[in-house]
Amino acid sequence: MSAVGVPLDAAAVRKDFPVLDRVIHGRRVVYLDSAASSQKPRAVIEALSRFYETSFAPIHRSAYELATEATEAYETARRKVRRFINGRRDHEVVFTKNATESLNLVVGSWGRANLRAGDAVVLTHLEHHANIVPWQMLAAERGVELRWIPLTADGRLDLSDLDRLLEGAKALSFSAMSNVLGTLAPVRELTDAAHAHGAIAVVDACQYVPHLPTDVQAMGADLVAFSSHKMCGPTGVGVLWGREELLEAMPPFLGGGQMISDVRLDGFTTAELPAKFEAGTPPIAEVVGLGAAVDYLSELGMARVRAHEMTVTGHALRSLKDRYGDDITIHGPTEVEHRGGALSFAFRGVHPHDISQVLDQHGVCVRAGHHCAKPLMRLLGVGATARASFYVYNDTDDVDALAEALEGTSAFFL
Ligand code: 7TS
Repeated sequence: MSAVGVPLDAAAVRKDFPVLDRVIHGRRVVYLDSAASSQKPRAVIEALSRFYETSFAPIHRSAYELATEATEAYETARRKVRRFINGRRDHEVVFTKNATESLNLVVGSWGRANLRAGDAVVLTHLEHHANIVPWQMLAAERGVELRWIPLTADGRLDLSDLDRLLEGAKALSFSAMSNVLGTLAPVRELTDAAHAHGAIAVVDACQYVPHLPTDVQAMGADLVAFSSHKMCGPTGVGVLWGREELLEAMPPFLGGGQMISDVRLDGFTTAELPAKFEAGTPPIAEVVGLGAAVDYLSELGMARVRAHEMTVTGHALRSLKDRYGDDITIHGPTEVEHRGGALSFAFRGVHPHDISQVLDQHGVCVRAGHHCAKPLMRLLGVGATARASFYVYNDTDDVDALAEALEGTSAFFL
């Protein structure tokens, strides 16, 4: 177990990630795109190949030894995920394809069963398209009203009108941390407010679970969505955690094998949780890999991960401003207590795509674009931003490499 109080040693952590040994354009890779997808530690890569080499078989269906072993490995990963987020029961953890599918499940199952014309759902101006478009699709079909929590000037949620927005609403769905601004939402305040108005609280925790200690019960959430690939795990796996009573009451989302208990010509009956929501052959090895990622992060200690990212993010906020002053605009909250390590910025009028391209020549990987948050881009008055995002393998040297490489950006384009 990790010793609490001992800071994370990012240089040691980096050695666990083979891809970070790469040299690109003659420079060591400085990977600052973990908000899009994190790199994978050797422990996860090896868990995947070990599973394929020793234990792979289709799960849940067969009585032979290999299938039993594979099923156990898959279900063990479910238990690990449940413990990692402090869920109450293993079957409250549903595996999907990604967070996008988890949110579509929420809307397609809970939304379809519960929302009628004239009902309202509350979202925020910070949302990723994955927590906007599925609701818009249902809203257009059913005549559901979507309401939006606005932002303050520094990119935090403006809750001054929250009670009015929640009046008569059936659901509040919000991201616990913005993938663009890094803004941390006051999760418990929001879930309590939703419940006070008789609405359910859905949390998009895609950017939260990988970076902060997560306790879904303490959050007071009803449904929580996140992705494996942003938390050191493989692609192809998402998670939807839900309160048992709620998941029990929700109809299935996708139909097919595994999710039924019986099928006749005139209809079907559904399987118990969590199979009800896991139609078809799941990403078996990838789920096992997610279990290894959870072990890896637990070993680092999520409180230490958060403390480390606050240090790195704080250094970035200070050093970029000190060096570039008014030439750089960093969007979003200015204090690390209110934000995570996703840092969007504008620099000397250089187009974000050009910034990203020049930084790449220095081995620095940042993302440029709308980050699947076009309504937020409109609010910021930009079409795109450059975004650096930090994780366990980044340190202040990486921030300094970013700052140095930015100098090259302006030399190139001005
Ligand atoms: N919600 C948030 C807050 C996200 O940041 C993302 C992905 C999603 C939902 C969707 O997750 P997925 O695993 O289904 O793709 N965010 C990003 C990003 O910032 N850049 O690329 C993907």
